[in-house]
Amino acid sequence: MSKGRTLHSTHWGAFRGRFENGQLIMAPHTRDPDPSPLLENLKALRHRARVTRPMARKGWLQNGPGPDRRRGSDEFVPLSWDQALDLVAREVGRVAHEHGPQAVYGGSYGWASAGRFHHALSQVHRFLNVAIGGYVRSVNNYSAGAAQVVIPHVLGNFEQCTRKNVTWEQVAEHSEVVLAFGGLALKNSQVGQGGVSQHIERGCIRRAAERGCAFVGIGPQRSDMPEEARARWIAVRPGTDTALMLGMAHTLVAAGLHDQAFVNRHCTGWPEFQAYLLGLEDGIAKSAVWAADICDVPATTITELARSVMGKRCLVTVAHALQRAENGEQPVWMGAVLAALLGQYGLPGGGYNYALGTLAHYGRRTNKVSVGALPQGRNGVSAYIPVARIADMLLNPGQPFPYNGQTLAYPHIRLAYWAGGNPFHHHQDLARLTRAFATLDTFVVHESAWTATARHADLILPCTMSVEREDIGASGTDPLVVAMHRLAEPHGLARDDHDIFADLADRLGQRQPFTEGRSVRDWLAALYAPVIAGLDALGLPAPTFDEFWEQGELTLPQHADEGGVFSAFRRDPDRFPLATPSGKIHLASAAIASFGYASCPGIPAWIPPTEGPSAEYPLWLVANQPATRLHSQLDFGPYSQDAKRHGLEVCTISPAAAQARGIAEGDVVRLFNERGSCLASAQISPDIRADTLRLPTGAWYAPSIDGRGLPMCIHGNPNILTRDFGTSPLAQACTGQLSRVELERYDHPVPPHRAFDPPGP
Ligand SMILES: Nc1nc2c(c(=O)[nH]1)N[C@H]1C(S)=C(S)[C@@H](COP(=O)(O)OP(=O)(O)OC[C@H]3O[C@@H](n4cnc5c(=O)[nH]c(N)nc54)[C@H](O)[C@@H]3O)O[C@H]1N2
Ligand SMILES: Nc1nc2c(c(=O)[nH]1)N[C@H]1C(S)=C(S)[C@@H](COP(=O)(O)OP(=O)(O)OC[C@H]3O[C@@H](n4cnc5c(=O)[nH]c(N)nc54)[C@H](O)[C@@H]3O)O[C@H]1N2
Ligand SMILES: [Mo]
Repeated sequence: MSKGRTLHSTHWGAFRGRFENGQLIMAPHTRDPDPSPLLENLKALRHRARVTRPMARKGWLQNGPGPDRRRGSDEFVPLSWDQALDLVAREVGRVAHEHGPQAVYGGSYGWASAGRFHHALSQVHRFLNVAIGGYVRSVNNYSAGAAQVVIPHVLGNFEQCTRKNVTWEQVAEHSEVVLAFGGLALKNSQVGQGGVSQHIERGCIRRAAERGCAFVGIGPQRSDMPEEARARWIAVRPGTDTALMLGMAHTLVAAGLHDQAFVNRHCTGWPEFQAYLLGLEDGIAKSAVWAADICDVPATTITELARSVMGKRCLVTVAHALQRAENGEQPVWMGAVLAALLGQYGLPGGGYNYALGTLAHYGRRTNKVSVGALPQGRNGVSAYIPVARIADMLLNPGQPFPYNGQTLAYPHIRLAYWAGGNPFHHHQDLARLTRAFATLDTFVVHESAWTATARHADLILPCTMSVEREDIGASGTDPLVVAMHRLAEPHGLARDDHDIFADLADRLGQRQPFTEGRSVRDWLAALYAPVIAGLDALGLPAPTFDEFWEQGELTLPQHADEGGVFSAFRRDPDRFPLATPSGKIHLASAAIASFGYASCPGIPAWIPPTEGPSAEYPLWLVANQPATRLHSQLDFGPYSQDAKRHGLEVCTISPAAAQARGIAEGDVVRLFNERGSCLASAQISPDIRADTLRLPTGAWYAPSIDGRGLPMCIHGNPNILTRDFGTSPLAQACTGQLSRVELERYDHPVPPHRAFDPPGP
């Protein structure tokens, strides 16, 4: 076998692999200076949690489509592929005929797997468009839903502010101070959708620190900064960064230290912002002293920090996490404003790079040539929801709701179709989500494994993992295009999403429009064709598809590091305006003000959350991204499993919080609030605030009931505790990062959870 035929790619890295005697033998790509340990999880590809055959929920088969509270706890009945495809096609056809495609939810949010062709969301969207004329879609994502809406109002194009902004090379060479709100955790930047062949963050941060760049990690956990950064830790109270930034801004403005020339030439809204900052109208100066109480950071620290960065090549970053919370629009905006007062936008290694360090796409140069994407066809349905409003939609059909200055209405959904995502991982308040899914007539899911979402399906169709099919791995900021070879045969009766949809389209009389008569190889060649055209246009040698496929990879040329839009904007803001209403950075926004939202006014403002720690639930729960897997994917894999204790996810608390509750290292604990509870194993660390508890997301939901009769996850899924509440009427985005909780030692035997056991017939 040629060496090229052992290559494959994941969202967390490229590797060479062979599947022999039931074992996946793998080695990271040699070009990767810092490969991700998440690769290990793939070795569990033959785990019992895989879905081996099509199945239907018993109650659905017996009673037919319709709302059903048993969804999620019912038994399943095995089907042949023909039976399953007949049932799915008939039901999709029925709903489309009786209620129209506006009764089908195809948002199907989720990360799926790397690979441009078998990208599950593109496949399901193309299928619904071709077969029934469309579906209700979702807009924005769980990652950055608030930022995606506020940034175009105040700073410009989202991609230009995130992906095409300051590079890691600039940080390594030029930054003198990096103010990292929410940190720059290497656990997060190991992952990038579509694939990443070189993990460069650790090396660049090390180089910067060795050169003398001062990193400041601002957040509830010290561990959000890599050791290589040798960072100073400012342990801000969760959810209060906007106040801290305002306190810094006030320090600078009150002393006349801020860059007024930059503000005058490159910003708009200074009078309104200044009035708020100085308290000219509300009588409250947003000073360091004012901020200190809110943020639990001494006023002297705030003033000293502000003064110490002025005049330096300073980069401000704000992690996605900060905006995945109530009023999450504000820290994104205020970060941009603080950076404007520092006046470093557009200088190498300076300014504001929203979300640098949260994903591997950011901080890199962009490719000059790109791989094609699967065309999704035309969606004839105009209705949509902001993605995190899924449960609101299902529970409130027809109800109006505000979003970004508009009033929309929730459509009445009868059928939801999911491929490539796990709402029982990603959504908040899982007990409420269960009630929401109970309202459907039918829930169809394609999954490779028995996730909680698969268990809530009426019809579950087993699909391949990416290592069981051929594809092309590519992303816009990684130069390596990977010919993803099939390394193993499909598990059980699993089929590729594309083949499943092709057979369903056939039953609905639409095979040809769906497949266009192409084989998978034909599609891969078609997606590769733009690479040949692009390289030709640049006068560079372009391997044919067959050569590329045999070789296994191709390195694309990249654009020079020219500093993105902010560099040109700095030089000449009139000739190179930003993509905002005024072309400038908005310190105030007339558009946002005109919407009249109390929780999202026309200036970046400190607005206390409506739900925070209380006497009963005194701790902030930080439900962040897991270090040991991507979201819920491969939670049964060895790297994820090895980090668990007693089979439970590990939660981190401070020595003070542990002592106050009589909790010792390794104790089983119960986290609880008014919505539910979950079990976890306690880890005690001095590197977390005393009022904060961290439980990462991604343990598969294993439902039970606690002593109060409330829902409980006996495996450690924090989304049983989180609140299902939009950031604000502006973006209506996910607020899963922060919730209030209490915890106690759990002195009972740990009930065995069955999250990885297939449901019985
Ligand atoms: N409390 C709280 N909740 C959060 C967050 C938080 O910070 N706190 N973070 C949020 C964020 S940022 C995100 S992005 C979401 C992530 O939420 P998701 O993207 O939904 O999470 P994944 O576990 O990646 O789910 C992908 C699913 O697709 C399946 N899959 C993989 N490949 C394929 C394929 O080829 N075909 C099919 N049919 N299926 C496939 C996998 O088995 C897996 O079950 O979670 C969000 N939820
Ligand atoms: N290993 C791994 N990497 C991933 C993912 C994964 O699942 N696994 N998911 C990827 C995805 S889809 C995304 S969107 C990104 C997400 O990127 P982020 O959303 O930035 O990642 P998180 O780990 O959720 O949060 C980062 C840190 O923010 C801190 N934090 C929480 N609340 C606050 C606050 O109010 N103020 C401050 N200053 N800090 C706060 C927490 O201590 C937390 O550890 O990560 C990506 N990278
Ligand atoms: Mo995300």
